[in-house]
Amino acid sequence: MTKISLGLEYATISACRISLMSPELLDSVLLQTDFPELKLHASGKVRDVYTLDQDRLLFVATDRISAFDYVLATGIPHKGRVLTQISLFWFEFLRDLVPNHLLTADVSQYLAPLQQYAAQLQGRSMIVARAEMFPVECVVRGYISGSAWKEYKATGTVCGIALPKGLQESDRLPEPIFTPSTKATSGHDENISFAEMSKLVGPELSSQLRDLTLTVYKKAADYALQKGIIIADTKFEFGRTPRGITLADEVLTPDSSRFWPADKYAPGRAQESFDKQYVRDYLEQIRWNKRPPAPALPVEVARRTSEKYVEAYHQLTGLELDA
Ligand code: Q0Z
Repeated sequence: MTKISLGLEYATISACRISLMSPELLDSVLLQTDFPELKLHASGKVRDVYTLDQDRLLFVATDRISAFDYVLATGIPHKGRVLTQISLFWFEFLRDLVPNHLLTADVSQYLAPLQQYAAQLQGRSMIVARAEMFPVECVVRGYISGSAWKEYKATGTVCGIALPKGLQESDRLPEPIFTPSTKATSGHDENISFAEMSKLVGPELSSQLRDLTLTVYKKAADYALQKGIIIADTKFEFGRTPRGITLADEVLTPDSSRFWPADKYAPGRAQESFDKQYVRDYLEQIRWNKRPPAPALPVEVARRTSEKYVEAYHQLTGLELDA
């Protein structure tokens, strides 16, 4: 279930305007998409997908941010563009390993009816091939954290995989492990064993997805580590297209992965989040009860968080985000 706290967006935006954020920056923050001539295909916490035709979808990354499972009332400048550009970077980086769903992210090539929204769409959207999505999340973990750490502490296993004894929280695993989950209809995804995945989608496809997931993760995580970012774990979604088994959705972004700054890595405790640490610290500091409505963020927290996303993009790719 997607939990969105509604009603504060414009209050937040006007509060920002009279305080610290420049009007130009504010105007660039996109909290909601609205393309009346298109049919909404799916809406996530921070992204919206529209149907273009039988074979194509329009993906739009907004500047919404979620923390502790809720979408906050404040947008993060540039976040949607950063996440889109990170996915585009990885699609190119991984193209020899796996076909992906990208058709184009060049707005000038979009259909005529979308041109009126060109400014909104630029940099934060892509047109993708519609895939027959497999009903599993392909999760891979190189480090033990989150739900896997909880499961390991309780049982010594993660998704049915036995792990060495004596691991500490956030430890690097001897080898990355494939820990699939099902897309729960409400609440959190549920971790499943490889055998359970095989029952859902078949043993052959399960093996293919596991091997692809591990190969893709290893190549990307090796690269990111050289750039000072640990990708502790990540979630891929695959589907079938005319190109075969296709990497879909967003790829190896801070929203679909745990990004940790390598220079601050220290096992034995939870790690700082590369991107959301200021947000989490603020929400803990104000002692939000983690029930709706989700609060707004002070402009300074939004601004510093924005800088972290832009920094992650630069650190990974060596590129500057367009102004
Ligand atoms: C991905 C999702 C999002 C909400 C549908 N290439 C594809 N073909 C068909 N379906 C999808 C894709 Cl990527 C697809 N999702 C997940 C994404 C917002 C849900 F941006 N839903």
